[in-house]
Amino acid sequence: MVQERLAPTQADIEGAEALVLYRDLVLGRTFEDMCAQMYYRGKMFGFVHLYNGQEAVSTGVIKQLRPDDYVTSTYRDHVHALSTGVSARSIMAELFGKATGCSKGRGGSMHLFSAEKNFLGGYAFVAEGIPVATGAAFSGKYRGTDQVSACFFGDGATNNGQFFECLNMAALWNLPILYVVENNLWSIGMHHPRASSVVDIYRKADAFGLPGVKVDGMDVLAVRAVAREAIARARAGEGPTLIECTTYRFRGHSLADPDELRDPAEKEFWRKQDPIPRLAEFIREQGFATIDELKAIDRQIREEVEDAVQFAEDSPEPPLDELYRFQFAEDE
Ligand SMILES: Cc1ncc(C[n+]2csc(CCOP(=O)(O)OP(=O)(O)O)c2C)c(N)n1
Repeated sequence: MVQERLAPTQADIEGAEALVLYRDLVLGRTFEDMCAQMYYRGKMFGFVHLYNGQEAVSTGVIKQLRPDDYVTSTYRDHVHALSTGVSARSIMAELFGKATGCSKGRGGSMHLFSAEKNFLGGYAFVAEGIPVATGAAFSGKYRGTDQVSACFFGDGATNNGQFFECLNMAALWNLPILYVVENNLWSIGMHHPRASSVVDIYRKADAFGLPGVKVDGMDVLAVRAVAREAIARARAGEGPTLIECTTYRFRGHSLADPDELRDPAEKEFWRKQDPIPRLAEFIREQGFATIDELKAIDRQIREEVEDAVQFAEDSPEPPLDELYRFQFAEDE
């Protein structure tokens, strides 16, 4: 049942779709670089975890979903939210703690949410999104829809009990869900092989009798190919898939992490696999776009992200007399 898929079987993609993927990758990267600038200027509060380097996973999976499918994330959630179509404006405003933010300024970086886009959240606790996505998959099946859930989490989360309980349930009930592991080799400063008794995460699928696939998570076309198959299976009622995407984060664990633990040679190795130039090269080779056309997309996205910052700056704080609104705690 388990298999390694390190190269796309074939690049069966039209130019227009390849450009959608390129745009999404660049949006994720540009947004995160801007977040770093704004964080160090004191515009954001609390922990902020950036996704640089891992963009091909979010883009490769989410761009294959339907708008009514569900997505859950972790605390590293900005780019998943962007890929589902949550606007850069409403995410940046959320990070600035403004009332126009996608969680009304109450959540911040780790708690993005959009009911409109079926983006069921960033979660601060490791593995916390796994039961939520499993519940969403159950809900779709129970209501008789063919909606699919995609659940993103790190390698560290696969050693957490919720991972085992939920994969067992999803296999047992044949739920329409993709469990997408972003294996970036590190859980803060813990190297994955030191923390997991089974290093190949996709092999953990065998314990539940469900398909497990390992894919090059720095290659958006390879991720896309694997995601398409898993989504088609889920939609056809054939159940869950565990997808291990090998990837790397180009920055520290959070913006508070000086990133001094990881070997510079390791960082350099992964930098060379950057998914954005890889897709750009493919697009040029296929004649889908020229370098100048790709640069024009880069500029448009830069403007979109700058506009998001301006929007966040200009937006009001949540009013003080609404401090307790949108909270579930009962009044005394
Ligand atoms: C239940 C729980 N335990 C511990 C933490 C502290 N913590 C925050 S991030 C993290 C590492 C998780 O690593 P991984 O799942 O690989 O995701 P990555 O950060 O690499 O994306 C830990 C242990 C937490 N947030 N939640």
